[in-house]
Amino acid sequence: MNVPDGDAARLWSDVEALGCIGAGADGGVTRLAWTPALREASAWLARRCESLGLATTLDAAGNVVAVWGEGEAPRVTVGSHIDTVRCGGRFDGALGVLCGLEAIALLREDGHLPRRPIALVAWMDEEGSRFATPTFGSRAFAGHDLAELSDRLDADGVALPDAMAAWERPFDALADAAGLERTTAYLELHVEQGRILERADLDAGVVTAICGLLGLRVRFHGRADHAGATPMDDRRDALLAAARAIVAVEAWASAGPPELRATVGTVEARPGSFNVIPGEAAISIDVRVASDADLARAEAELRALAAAVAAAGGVEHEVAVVHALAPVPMDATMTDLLERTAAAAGAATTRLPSGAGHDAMHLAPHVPTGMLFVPSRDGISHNPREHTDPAACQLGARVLADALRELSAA
Ligand code: HGY
Ligand code: MN
Ligand code: MN
Repeated sequence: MNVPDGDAARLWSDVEALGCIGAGADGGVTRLAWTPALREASAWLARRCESLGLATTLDAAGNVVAVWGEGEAPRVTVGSHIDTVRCGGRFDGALGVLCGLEAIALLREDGHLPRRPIALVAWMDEEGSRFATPTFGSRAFAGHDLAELSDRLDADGVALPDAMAAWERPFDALADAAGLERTTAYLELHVEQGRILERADLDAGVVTAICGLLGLRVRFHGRADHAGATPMDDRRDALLAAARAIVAVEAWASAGPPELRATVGTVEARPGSFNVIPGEAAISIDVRVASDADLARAEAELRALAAAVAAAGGVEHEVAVVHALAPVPMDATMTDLLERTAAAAGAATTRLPSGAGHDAMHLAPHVPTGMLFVPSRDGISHNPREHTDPAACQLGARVLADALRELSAA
């Protein structure tokens, strides 16, 4: 039995209201971890959840957790994230949280009485855009030891524990956010952030697996010198080595299998003066792979690539692994459930892997986990032009509602 269509205007009003929080003159949305903009968004979400009668808290890792139903039975959990990249869109993460909220509203209107509690979660810092700590909140929830992150600094030199303290969340209390033992299943709706659904004119996608992620930071150490007095054949230019590495990384990934993707998203150069040959430079490398073997191979091949570029440029270098997350398959029963409820709602679907990382990757190894994609217009994401049509958003919420109904009735 499907929930009624519901009032798409309510969900869309939420998308627009949340999208205003952290909106900048650049047209994008910026809600970085532990910032006032994200705190405002978390408070807005808490008020919306409380208006539905959900018991809402901010846990020790900054996750917003809203629970429908009493008792200690393990919860059916649905969620995503409301933090964003810098100058991001209004749908990445946020739509998953708001569709979860709409799904709960639809079930309550339909008179559903869950036999086990349903929890809606907005995970803290999925993007990792401020401290290079992606999926921070869901990792804490999954019981990961995050102590190594205590020395992370943002671009302004603010330490992660100090940023957390501004939210009254002591870094040392992160373990209190562990919650797997009270979780029986997890669902996450997310915008596809690619072009597969739109090009195939499909309403939704059922995710089969989430790609593996490898994050590297490569630093090159050359010699700062006078830009005018130093001959071209007598330089140790760290930024030139970094530039050569960027070109080499692109060629390496382009020559690999289609699901291999590599991106240099940040470049640093010091001292950063017009007339000084850069003595120091650093690049980040974001790598996506389909298998564990590919993850190990990518690290080995990129280490060799960095060494060759450094040697050719006469500079020293070092490679640090910022994060390495293995690919994660989704649970077959959850994939079947989403496919079945989508079909019942009249949605045309396909199964597809996720090239993007998601919080679901930390729940999936422990509890049955499923993900549902809705189409992204032109496949655009991490960009102010990110968009998903209202009807597609509402259809996604209805599919979530029917899946939550079934999972919370058992
Ligand atoms: O980078 C990702 O895959 C996700 O958007 N955090
Ligand atoms: Mn994202
Ligand atoms: Mn996301």
